[in-house]
Amino acid sequence: MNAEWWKNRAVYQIWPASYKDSNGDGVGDIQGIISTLDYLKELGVGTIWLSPVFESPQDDMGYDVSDYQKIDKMYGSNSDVEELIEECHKRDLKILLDLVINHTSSEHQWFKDSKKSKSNPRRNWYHWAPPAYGPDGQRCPPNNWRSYFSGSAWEWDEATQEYYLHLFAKSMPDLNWECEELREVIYENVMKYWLDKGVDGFRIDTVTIYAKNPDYPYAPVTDPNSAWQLASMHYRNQERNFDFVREMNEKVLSKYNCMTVGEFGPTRDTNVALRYVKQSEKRISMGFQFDTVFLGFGNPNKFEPVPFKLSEFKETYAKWHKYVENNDGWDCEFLENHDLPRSVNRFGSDDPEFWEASCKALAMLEATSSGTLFIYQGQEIGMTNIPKDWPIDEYRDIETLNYYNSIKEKSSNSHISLEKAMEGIRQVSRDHGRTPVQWNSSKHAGFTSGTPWINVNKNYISINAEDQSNDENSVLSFWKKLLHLRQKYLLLFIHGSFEHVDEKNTSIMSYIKQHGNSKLFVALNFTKESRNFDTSHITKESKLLVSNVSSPTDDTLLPYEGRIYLL
Ligand SMILES: [Ca+2]
Repeated sequence: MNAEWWKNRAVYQIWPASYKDSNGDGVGDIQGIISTLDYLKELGVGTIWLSPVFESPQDDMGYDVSDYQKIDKMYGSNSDVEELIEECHKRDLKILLDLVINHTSSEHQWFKDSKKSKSNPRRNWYHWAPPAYGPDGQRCPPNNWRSYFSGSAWEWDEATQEYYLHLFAKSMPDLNWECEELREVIYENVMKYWLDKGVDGFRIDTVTIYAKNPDYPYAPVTDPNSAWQLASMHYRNQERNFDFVREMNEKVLSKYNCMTVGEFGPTRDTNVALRYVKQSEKRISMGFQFDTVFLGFGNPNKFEPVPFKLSEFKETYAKWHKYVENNDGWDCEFLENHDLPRSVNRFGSDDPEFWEASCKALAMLEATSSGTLFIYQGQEIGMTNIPKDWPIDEYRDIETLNYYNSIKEKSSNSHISLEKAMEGIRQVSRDHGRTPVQWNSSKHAGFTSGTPWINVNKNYISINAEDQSNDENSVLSFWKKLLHLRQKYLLLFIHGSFEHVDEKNTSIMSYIKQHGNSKLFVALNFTKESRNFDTSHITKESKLLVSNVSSPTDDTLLPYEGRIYLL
């Protein structure tokens, strides 16, 4: 077994704006995080990851960086982050920052220079190309690539008479990774800068799309109704991308005892993923896959969700854990992040009758998952989606609001169409994961003494960290117990191989984790009814390690009952 620290420590993701506000301006901040480190330590996580905190115009919540060496003032100062690093390390907590290096903000000095003239030394730090011309001689973008934020991926610059590439918003120009000088600056002035300040690694944004086909070929037409086409075949997982990520490892990561988790995006081929996460490939430590957490999202429009079956969940779960068995790769597990609705709403039930049991069952699944476990803020207390009666005015997420407004426009304000849009928003909006963390039962859930930038979920009176800390049967106490067991039996929980039991069962997910001759058996009822389950692996010698009901009975699992046996 390889004993790198990052394999065994659970990671807690903090989305700073909604985590804890220290100065009453209604926005979470670094000092707020520092004030909760003892809470996180007691929970049993070993690493924290901060979503973007660098200086940014906040067009895309910090994923548009204008200065990589400066903390955005809405979160505090550089010295606050230095203090946070020190306070983490005092408690043996590691800390990761978010590294967004596919693009910068158009407000970054690099881009401002690049834009000045064709001969500026930083011109080729970004992708610039001359126009193409249509049949009537009209000027058009260099190709038909579509931006993820709709429209062409190219923006015209009048001053220098060329287009620049932006796969995301036009205020987020893509960096040109072919430029060696730029890569060196990213390694030295961004990555090493923070690693030398004591940061223990990075979550690496969009790690599969740095290399673009330098010929910028046209994409095949898959959407005949649009001039702009999905062009990922020309920029996702290009051979050059593997070169870049290896170089990043060689020149930076390999020189530090750090961890990296890359965002794979829609990379669905495990053989491609392995090229990033096998240790012998010398690239990154692990990567986030999205097959599992995107289940039920509408395609191509995520706001038109579709029902999904437990069998699909079981299949993708197994696929993305088994792919690193019998090789030197490493995987990770998560059910929530800042872009997703709450897991209890999606995979359990927020119905008061089932909320607690289903939160605990999902915690059992997470705690027994191989690889590095990621927990998202509020997940440990079973925070739920935004209440169904909140109107659109309560939502803040740009993606959600754009969608609502587009339906409003298209349907000429039709009540039926807008209600249908709200149905989707109530299920999949990113804001469900962005309401403030519910710390206690005081005003605004103890998140802020001011006015929160997004409202607190009104169920904070019954769901909050303080009350749960004082209740040994709470969801929070259950998570603590599980994370303790995860460390105690780490070879099985974290490093064990995975095998479904009774795979075809459409109500129950049960499986064996194995390491050497030791085995763990887990059974989880994902329904609101009592169900019989396959008990063939349980013997007299088996020991029930943990269960989420008071008195488990033989071969029947109550609604959302879960059990973990040591065989
Ligand atoms: Ca604040």
